Amino acid sequence: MADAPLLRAARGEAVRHTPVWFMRQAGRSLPEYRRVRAGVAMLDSCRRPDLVTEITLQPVRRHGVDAAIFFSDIVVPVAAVGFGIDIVPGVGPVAVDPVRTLADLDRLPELTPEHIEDIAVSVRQIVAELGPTPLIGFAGAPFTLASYLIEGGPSKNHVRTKALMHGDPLLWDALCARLAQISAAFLRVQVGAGASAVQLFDSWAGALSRADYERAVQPHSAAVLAAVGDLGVPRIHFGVGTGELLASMGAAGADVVGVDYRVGIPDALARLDGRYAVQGNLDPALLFAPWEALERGTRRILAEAAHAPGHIFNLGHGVLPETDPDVLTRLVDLVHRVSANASPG
Ligand code: 1CP
Repeated sequence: MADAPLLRAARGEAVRHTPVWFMRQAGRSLPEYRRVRAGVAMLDSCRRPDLVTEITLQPVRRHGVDAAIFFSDIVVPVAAVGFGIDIVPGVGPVAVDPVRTLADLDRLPELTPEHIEDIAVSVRQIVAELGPTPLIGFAGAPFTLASYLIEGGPSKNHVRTKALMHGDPLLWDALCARLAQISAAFLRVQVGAGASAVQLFDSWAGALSRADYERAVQPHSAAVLAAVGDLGVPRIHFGVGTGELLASMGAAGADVVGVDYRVGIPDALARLDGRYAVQGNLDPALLFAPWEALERGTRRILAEAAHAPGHIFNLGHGVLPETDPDVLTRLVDLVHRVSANASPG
């Protein structure tokens, strides 16, 4: 397991082929996912070890990816402590009563392992079935989670979130500190049960200026990453539209920085100054282009990342729901073949 290409690449060691997995590979595009999810609410499905195990394993079986990503959601631990939040089909996370004042934090107690015993059961079951393939655990970063809790749902401009961040720093820091505790505890349970890498999703951090990110957000994300530092698993840190933030996201305590598709790998490597392995970054829309275009884009990323301190191939954001799963399978094979011929390891 320690020799799995994903873990070797994350540590900057030579690999026999470039490891590849896809954000949102579980669920979304797979018909077998839609079948098992039929009639089960999203958050309920995340708390049923039989379903979580099956859904997590589906893309590994089908595509031969180099890692599984735990089937859950960034709001699962927030719901688990009793904060009223649900995932509404076609919408996303919706909070009934959003955070407005310090008193609202009473509804967001600290997360203990007892809140999520089923999560540990799911992880143990998955790891037992995966054999040598690593499982990536994940959590939402404080900013992205705070956005859902403050806006009450998905948001384009994060207006209320930014207003609170600038207008009520005391509440902002208290909320983010609490979310950092919750996400850290969620990650520790997953790693404790056998996950061998973690990814911190700060999907919406790209909405921030670097100055605001470094002042109001990075310390809280750093707290999450530091809280799992003693566990010895690689930490991947990812956000969308974060070209200006890459170095700051690395400096938050990551081993691997996720790069979205808007930034070329050479630019990302320059901005990261050779300090971190990188993950990414094929535009998920290219999966809808003719195969030749997809192959060209893939070969280019592999060539550009050949001298990175480590490279994990991924999309620049999640698999889009309409993606043809067969194209994903073919892409995994392409990444393996091209990188096996190119790499000395
Ligand atoms: O591969 C996987 O699908 C693994 C499981 C997974 C992960 C890693 C899910 C299942 N969600 C996530 C993370 C997640 N959830 C992120 C970070 C990753 C990213 O940027 O895509 C975010 C922002 C969320 C929040 C969320 N949950 C949204 C986005 C809404 C918005 O603000 O635009 C949505 C639509 C969900 C619901 C959800 N989560 C996962 C699934 C399969 C679904 C759809 C379920 C359904 O509607 O039935």
